[in-house]
Amino acid sequence: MQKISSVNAIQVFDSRGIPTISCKITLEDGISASAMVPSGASTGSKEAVELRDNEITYHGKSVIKAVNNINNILSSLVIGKNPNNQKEIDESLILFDDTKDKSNVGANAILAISLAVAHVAAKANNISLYEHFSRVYKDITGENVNHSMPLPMFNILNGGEHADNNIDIQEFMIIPSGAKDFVEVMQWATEIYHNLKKILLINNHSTAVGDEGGFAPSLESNDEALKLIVDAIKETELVPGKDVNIALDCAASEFFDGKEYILTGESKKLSSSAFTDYLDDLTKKYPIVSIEDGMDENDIEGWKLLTEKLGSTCQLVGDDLFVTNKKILKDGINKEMANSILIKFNQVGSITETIETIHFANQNNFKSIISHRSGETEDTTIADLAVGLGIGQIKTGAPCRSDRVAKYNRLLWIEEESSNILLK
Ligand code: 2PG
Ligand code: MG
Repeated sequence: MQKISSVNAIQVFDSRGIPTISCKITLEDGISASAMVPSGASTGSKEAVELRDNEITYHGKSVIKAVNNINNILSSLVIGKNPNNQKEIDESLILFDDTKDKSNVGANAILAISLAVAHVAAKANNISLYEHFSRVYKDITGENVNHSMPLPMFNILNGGEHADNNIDIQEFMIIPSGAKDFVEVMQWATEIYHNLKKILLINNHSTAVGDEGGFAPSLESNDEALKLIVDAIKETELVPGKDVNIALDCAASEFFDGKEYILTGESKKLSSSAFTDYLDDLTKKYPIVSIEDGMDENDIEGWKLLTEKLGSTCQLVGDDLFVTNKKILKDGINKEMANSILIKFNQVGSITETIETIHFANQNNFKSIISHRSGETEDTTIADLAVGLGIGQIKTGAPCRSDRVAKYNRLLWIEEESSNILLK
């Protein structure tokens, strides 16, 4: 294998017009590949640190320090290395940073290199990125994985931190569970999306979209949002609860005041137990099969309560709760919180640690869901990660806006080129 001969990073922009990093890695024979880093808005407090410059320009958000860290410091750790050795490369970067949260050189700097290494290795091996991810998983864990197409959760109605409306729950997602293949998944999702737009227009609601491409109308309640979605599913001549299910991301840390869950949109203040009942009622009324961050990341008693009440019937996903961190996940499993984990590369800051967390989740019968961030780029790495590790689920926004659709389009190509890779 040709060795890495150069590492170059520049500042580029994400889907919100905020600076992020693009990193390009070149091998001795001239083969090169690049990758970009995403960024969240409703972030967990224990996420690895995204290094930003805090200067007057770009409202403090530029990433020139992190870019310089790649070009002037970290590149020397990577040049001369074999790009197939993902773990060795990631570990050298983590060791150099020498902090728990990657705040020294920046998790965004480390991740940019980590992702670009995987891309260039796949290219040099002349295999798809998803096949390469299977190999990396085997290298890191010693175990084989089967490829499969993931079933998406499409975020078609946006609230919370991702929209300027009055809806408190951040994401209302549809899951085309009954679709036979990914082509049908996309047909159903886009048809429902456009029927939802029609229904919103008929009811004089705004059809402007939020950060993840879902509509962001102001509505009376979370209940009304769910009702409109069910109407859109029926309008598409699909059966709610059979063909299409619903998932929520409450992102509850964003409306917990330390004591109560404050639903401003519907003037309610609920204790952990009352909010559990509130969510339980929604699952009884609507075909909700998955709830992410149903409680605040520090509300341990609330999480235990929610898991006790809904854990046997509903997928309960920890996002801000676990921040893709194996140690934090381990602690959560011991405390019987949630039953699944959301996986975001940039919460932990490297491919190796992400894979170790997924492996640990697998070993403990926790389901994983591969996820985008609300600030995205045209980078489609997560689509390949989901297929390569046979994860089974992905959430990457609405079937609208190129930063979201790029991932779905990549999955369509994978299905087209590999007829033996089926929906899980
Ligand atoms: C989430 C994500 C992605 P953000 O909460 O799950 O949908 O949002 O990237 O803003 O954390
Ligand atoms: Mg979330």
